Amino acid sequence: MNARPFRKVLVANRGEIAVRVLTACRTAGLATVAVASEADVSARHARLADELVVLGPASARESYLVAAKILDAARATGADAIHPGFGFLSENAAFARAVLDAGLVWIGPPPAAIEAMGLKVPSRERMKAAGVPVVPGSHDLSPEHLAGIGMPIVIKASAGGGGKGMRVVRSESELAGAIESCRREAEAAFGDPTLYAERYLERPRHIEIQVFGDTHGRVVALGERECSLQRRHQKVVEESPSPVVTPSLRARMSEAAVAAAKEVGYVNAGTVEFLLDTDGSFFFLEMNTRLQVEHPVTEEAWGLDLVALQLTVAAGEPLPSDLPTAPAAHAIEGRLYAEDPENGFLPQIGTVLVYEEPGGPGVRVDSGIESGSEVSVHYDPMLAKVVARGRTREEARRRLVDALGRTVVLGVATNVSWLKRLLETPEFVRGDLDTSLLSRLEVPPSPEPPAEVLAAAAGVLAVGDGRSVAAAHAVFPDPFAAGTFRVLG
Ligand code: MV4
Repeated sequence: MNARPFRKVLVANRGEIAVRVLTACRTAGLATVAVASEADVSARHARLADELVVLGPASARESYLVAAKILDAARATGADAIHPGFGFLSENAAFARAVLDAGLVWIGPPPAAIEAMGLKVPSRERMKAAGVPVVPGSHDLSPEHLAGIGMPIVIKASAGGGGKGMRVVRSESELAGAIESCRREAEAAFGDPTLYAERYLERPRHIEIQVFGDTHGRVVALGERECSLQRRHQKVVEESPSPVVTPSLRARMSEAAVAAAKEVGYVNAGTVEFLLDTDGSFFFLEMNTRLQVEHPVTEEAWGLDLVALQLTVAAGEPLPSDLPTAPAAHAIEGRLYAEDPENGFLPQIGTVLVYEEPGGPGVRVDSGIESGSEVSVHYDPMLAKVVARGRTREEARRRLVDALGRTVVLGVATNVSWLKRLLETPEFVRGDLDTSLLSRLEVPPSPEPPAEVLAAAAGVLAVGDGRSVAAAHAVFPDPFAAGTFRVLG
């Protein structure tokens, strides 16, 4: 590690996470450097920093993913620390090492900890040895070893993670074919054909524990996030606390997560993922060695600023001695994607003609866009995260439903109305969630046209500028056809 005070932070990312981190740096009184591709030179994150370095063409491969360009940008601007955000280079151990070798502060975990958790076969072994419960399984895929696990089993790639290349096997006869195709896919995707097998849990919850380590040997757990609602391994809704995690279960999962982090010498923010089975047993799945997209629900429920804590720890200071030990509120986050739920959730591109964020008590929006932003094929289609906090889960849920109804995105189709309907399903209201729910659940169809689109169309028509009228028509060609307007309060 290279933890010491720093003055100027380069944020090696774009979009909402770059905005989030740059804002935290500014609040901490630090100087800031943004980097941008040529497509992002006038993006929100690029305008937020004291200085901007343009990296290269729009393609992330030629800009945000080029380690040498990021290091050059730090040198040219005199930045003495780098925050990677999430995605891009955030879990690249070689990049973290290069940052440290350049004499800069890396606002992230030690490269050795990133490496230790990167490959799943060795990390599973190491976690098992450290007393962290892992799913019963085997790294030996011979029939004798697999027979000991029992059906169904799941075959996974050691170099995978996040569900890529998984195969569920329900009978002996499918086994050889599944192993063969999984191996081919792992080799092609990661250049590493190593596989392992686990007992397949049919309806687990995905519960992850936020951990934080400092350079003085302290590691703490800051509660769980329930992330069971995913569509094709893309998270849609997250919340903290989980509706099913009791204080005693939280204590046991926290203890396992802290043991996992300590085993690899973890420092800074990280997340330990677990599967929670229907009988209350839980198993280590993988560790994400970065700040996560869904960190705001922990911040809102626990009353913390995790990015500020990252800066503290990277500067070599100890974690505060008065961190909370239990959540003080409930928070739920909905991810707003540029995608069309009526058309197979196809990613959408185009210009966001009108964008309006909801406000109000307990409502927070993390976003990197504004009216006029381009949504392109080059980057993630997530536009914003809308987060609501309440004293109870139900209060947070109602606030989020209301906030989503006041979120206006015109010009590009989004999942905002689908998210709202998802949050109103009896399953979500009851908190009856598992990782396969979204593949079974029928989210009721949208009434045509959605009231919020009508109201927004009426509003922009009333304002009467040409761009807004075009925006209204782009989304709903004839805003008067339905006859009635409902104006949202
Ligand atoms: C599993 C599982 C059931 N049993 N492993 C998918 C993402 C990757 N991190 C691991 N995943 C799973 N591993 C065993 N032994 C079910 C999943 C899974 C899942 C996990 C978390 C969130 C959503 C999911 C959706 C489908 C499957």
